[in-house]
Amino acid sequence: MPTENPRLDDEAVLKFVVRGYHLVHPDLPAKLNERVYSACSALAENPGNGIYTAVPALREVYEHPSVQGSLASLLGTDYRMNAHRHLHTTPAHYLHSQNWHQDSTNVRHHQIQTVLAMYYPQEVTPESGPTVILPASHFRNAPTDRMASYANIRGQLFLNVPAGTVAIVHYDIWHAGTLNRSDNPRHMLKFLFDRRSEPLTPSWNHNPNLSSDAVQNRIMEMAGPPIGYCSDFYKEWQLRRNMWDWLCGKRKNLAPGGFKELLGQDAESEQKENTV
Ligand SMILES: O=C(O)CCC(=O)C(=O)O
Ligand SMILES: [Fe+2]
Repeated sequence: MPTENPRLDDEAVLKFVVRGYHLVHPDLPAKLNERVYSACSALAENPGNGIYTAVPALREVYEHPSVQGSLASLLGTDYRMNAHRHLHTTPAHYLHSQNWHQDSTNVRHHQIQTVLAMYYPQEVTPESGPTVILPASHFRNAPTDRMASYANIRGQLFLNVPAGTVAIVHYDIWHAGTLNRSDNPRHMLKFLFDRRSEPLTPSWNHNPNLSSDAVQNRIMEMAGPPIGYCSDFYKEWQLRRNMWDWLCGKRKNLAPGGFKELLGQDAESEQKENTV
């Protein structure tokens, strides 16, 4: 991986910590998106993980400096592409949306270990099957069968994006494919990228003079579905802060469910109160 790639700044990384997504608009060579779109449309069958070799032009997307710079900022400079890759096609006039879901099995964590990088080789409009995401849902674990009964959620964001957009989202973000009313298939290339090492220092363009208050203001942003304060928020602020501190190299990793560690002091004093 070339080391010269534009890194995210503090603001962009903090936004990712809070909202769980970052949109990249790489200046890809003219016609590249069209080439990828045509190649995907011409496939006789979905090659699964083989999509990267079946459509070699994808290299130009995932090796673009602004894509690499964003991935390095979020995952460390030694990140790697996961073997799982997939072409998601929503055929023309396919009138079914997916259920809200988090990908893979229901074991979540509170760091940035894996991201999805979803590349759209064509413009996506409300008619042509945008992916819908729920910003700030990546800290919230939800059983898939329960999520099947969720429909429109306050704060949901349809990724209506120009051709060539790469949406980098936290692996645990709630999302779904939506119906395609248009006359053309909608293609989306979903690639996974993994962190390989614990952060020791910020891997983005970090301002060492950024004040702790400025960070905390961002951390306490009201983002996502709730419109009022509830106790979840207090936990979530800690999780966000922990994620930020960890990215800065200041904290150890938390195991799945390890947020109890963060809240340990509260739990201890509560217990004491209960035993008096
Ligand atoms: O097609 C999309 O927009 C999303 C697909 C997806 O999330 C999935 O199949 O897991
Ligand atoms: Fe998915």
